[in-house]
Amino acid sequence: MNAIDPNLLSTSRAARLRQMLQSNDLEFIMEAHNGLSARIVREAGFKGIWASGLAISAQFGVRDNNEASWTQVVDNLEFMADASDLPILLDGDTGYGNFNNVRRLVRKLEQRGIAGVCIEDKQFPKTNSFIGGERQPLADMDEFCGKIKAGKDSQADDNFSIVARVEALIAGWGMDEALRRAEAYHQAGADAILIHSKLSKADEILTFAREWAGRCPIVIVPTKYYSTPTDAYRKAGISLVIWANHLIRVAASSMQAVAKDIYENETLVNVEDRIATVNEIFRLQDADEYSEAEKIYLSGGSGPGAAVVLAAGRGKGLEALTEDKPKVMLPIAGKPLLRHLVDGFKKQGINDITVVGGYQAKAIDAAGIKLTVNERHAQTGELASLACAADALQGDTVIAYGDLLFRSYILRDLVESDAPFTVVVDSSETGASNQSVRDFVWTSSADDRDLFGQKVTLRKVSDDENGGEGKAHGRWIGLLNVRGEGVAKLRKLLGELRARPDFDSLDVPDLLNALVAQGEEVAVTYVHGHWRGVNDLEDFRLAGDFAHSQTPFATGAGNEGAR
Ligand code: SPV
Ligand code: MG
Repeated sequence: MNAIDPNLLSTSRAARLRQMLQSNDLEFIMEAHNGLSARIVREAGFKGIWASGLAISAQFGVRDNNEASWTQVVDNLEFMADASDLPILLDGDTGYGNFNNVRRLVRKLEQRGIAGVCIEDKQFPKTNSFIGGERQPLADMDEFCGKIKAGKDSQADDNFSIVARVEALIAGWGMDEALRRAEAYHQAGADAILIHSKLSKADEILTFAREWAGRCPIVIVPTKYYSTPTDAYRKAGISLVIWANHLIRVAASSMQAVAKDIYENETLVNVEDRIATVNEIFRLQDADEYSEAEKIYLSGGSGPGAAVVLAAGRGKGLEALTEDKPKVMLPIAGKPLLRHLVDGFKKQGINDITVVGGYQAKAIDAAGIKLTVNERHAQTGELASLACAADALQGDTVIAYGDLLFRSYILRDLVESDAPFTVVVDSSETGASNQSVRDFVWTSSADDRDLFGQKVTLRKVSDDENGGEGKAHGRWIGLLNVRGEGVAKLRKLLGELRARPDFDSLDVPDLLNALVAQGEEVAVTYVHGHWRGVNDLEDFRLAGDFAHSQTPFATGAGNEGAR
């Protein structure tokens, strides 16, 4: 990310700021005004941050006149310190009051991990030095020395720095007064002197540095004399340069340009490629760390974290509708079939959704999902598609066909199952229904709808209605929950099946039968209707009715779905 010496990072922030002040090299710190800018400063490679009073008040939308309270500033600093591990030097204005306020400020800053504070010899409430600076009254020198002493006496960490800022040049008191005050502040215990100037040339700063002759470190803010070559500061023995307000200024000019463009053109197309992507914002917020933590702390908790949706097919019998899109992108009640499913997962808190596309995968709306593609979809069955999502099978996962609609309780009950493997089986009268799904299921016992919580396990899945012992107990609806130890077992089995020469012809029912053959208990959750698969045109029509019946306050076919 940047060239900061890792050894340096192991020392405290206060120690690092002190080191920067005392080193023989010219050092630089950069303005930041909130957590995001603090992170950006760190990524740019800077070793420290200037928490500018001007910039922090500006990002709050108030003036640099102590309009934001000092506790609001300190709260803001906490975000900055959290977002970046760099030492932060706070622009503490006049110390927000008298010596007593400085004492409390120093203690609070140390508690929040701030490395130092700069206080200026003006009167509270202050005004930015570049606004009528020569008319601003200075603080009484002795009183200001008292503030410095009080601050130094209250710090718990010896390395916490207090920088005394001399305003005499800006206020028009001349070089002698500036030097007299600097000496007094140095004697009072200041760790460095910030000598401020608003001239467009660095002359008075360089003269001050010469006269000062290294009595203690000098800090400068070359906002106005920016054209002076930086090497001049090096040669003058300056310790620290503050680039004081450039991130708030670039933020303002960028926001102005983008807001104006969007307002005037009523479109985003002109700006989209010129601004940070949403993913870049996520990166700056360290969103990935959150996802990783979620895997550790939420697994085994309230439900599965992930879903894999098999969506590679075009849809037999639906060719007329799926020339340019896969079956899962067919619109049902105003939104694609897949979106119903994805919304259903999200409703259960399952946000890590991997969709395996194949036929016309590029037409799949990838918003809020991870899309992976089975390039060989035309030659393979469902298991080859599932294998494409093998990386997603890390924690509790629901595996689903992409062409499913169901009432939300079905998924809720499924993810609440503790079993390593659970399938949802519809026990409604199969023969009487007009569902085309042909995954007939035989279980350890038929659905006894009077017996709540009966323990039932899977024996067999077959597309042949007469393929098992006696009458089938129902149909598998295309939902499988894999949980806990089941995840590793499933991955292992998938690996074994992959080695089989007929792997490309295998579907998820073959996987279920293989689990049963291995002696795994595959739990069965019975439902009685309340779902729809979409396999042909008639299904497609009925799915529309089903989805409409699920919308709020729908009337009519509310019990749709038994098949
Ligand atoms: C600030 O950044 O708020 C400063 C530096 O005090 S300056 O604006 O240059 O006075
Ligand atoms: Mg300031």
